[in-house]
Amino acid sequence: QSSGSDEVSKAQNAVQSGTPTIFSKIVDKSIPADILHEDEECLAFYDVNPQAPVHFLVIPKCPIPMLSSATKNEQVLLGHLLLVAKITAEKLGLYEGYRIVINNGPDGAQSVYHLHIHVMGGRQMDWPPG
Ligand code: IU
Repeated sequence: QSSGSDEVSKAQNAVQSGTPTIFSKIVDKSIPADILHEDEECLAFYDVNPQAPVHFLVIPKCPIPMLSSATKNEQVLLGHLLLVAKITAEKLGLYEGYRIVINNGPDGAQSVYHLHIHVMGGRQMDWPPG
């Protein structure tokens, strides 16, 4: 597990252009991921740098860069992503709870500009986050 500050410096240097990110390559299967759920609209897969015993991401297949870019047109999709997050958390046995996070933009420490929901569980989470 890398430290939080590594993640923050990665996020501060992240490119925010509208070009496809590595997550588009996970969607089109040109690079592998440990996939937990797939349907027409979204994909859930384990985070490669887990910050908790269970840490997975839920992403839309269409490359919405960040939550700030979402509009009313994405309302149903956003709800779907959250439901997939909770169904996948249940499948993985996170009955004692879990943490859902969306990092948005530089201050939110977003490093990959393809919207994703983090789901972390399997340990007691702290509050406030760093
Ligand atoms: P962030 O919210 O943009 O900071 O999170 C990006 C996450 O994507 C981060 O937790 C990475 O470990 C994770 N990730 C991944 O799972 N697979 C990849 O190929 C890349 C990043 I690049």
